[in-house]
Amino acid sequence: MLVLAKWLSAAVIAAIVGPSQTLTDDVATPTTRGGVAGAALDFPAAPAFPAAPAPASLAHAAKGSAGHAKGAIVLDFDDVSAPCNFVQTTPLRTEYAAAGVSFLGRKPMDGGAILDECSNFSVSGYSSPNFLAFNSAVSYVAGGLATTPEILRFASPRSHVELGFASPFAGTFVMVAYNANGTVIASTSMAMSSVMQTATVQATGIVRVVFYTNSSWLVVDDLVAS
Ligand SMILES: [Ca+2]
Repeated sequence: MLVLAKWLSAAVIAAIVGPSQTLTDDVATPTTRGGVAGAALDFPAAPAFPAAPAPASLAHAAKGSAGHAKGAIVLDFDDVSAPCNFVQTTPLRTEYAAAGVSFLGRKPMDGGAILDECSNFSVSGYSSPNFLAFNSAVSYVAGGLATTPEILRFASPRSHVELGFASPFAGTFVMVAYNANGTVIASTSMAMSSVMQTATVQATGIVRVVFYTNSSWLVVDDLVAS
């Protein structure tokens, strides 16, 4: 966690997901969000990922329960008709704002997109047919990469956020929760698997969650935030 903490230094966190920034500002001003001129606001060079916990400690390996708390945000991404390929779509942004959560990438055009399982990510355990997909080597037609980190902003504070994640490739999945002051209040780090696992962060006052991976492919699905 020391490496993670160093990477996600307070200054970097504030610059990327600071509470003073608005969603519009983040998307509209690339020079303040990791462009060449704004290198100081970018993530530092990718560090070695923290060691993943041993499988025996993966307390959240089972999928979330079906019974959700009143007022919970529950997204399975299966309510839309999604394409098979990133070139046919754009990164997820405010499509679920009415449900209480918006999505951002590190850079204005970066981030995951909802794809149909015909995208052939070779993972299992998601809710069919769609999921939020990432491939760090793929560019969107309009620019930007289908890569993490992915930022989730909640319209009202949450105390429990969980989501399923998987990749056919080895790697580590990291999820970090922040309060309205931009302070890290919970985090989790888990080894990747091709079978969906559930990552959970719990703390009072979660307004922002960032997840990222060093695996080139990532599938995320079944978000619950209560
Ligand atoms: Ca789904």
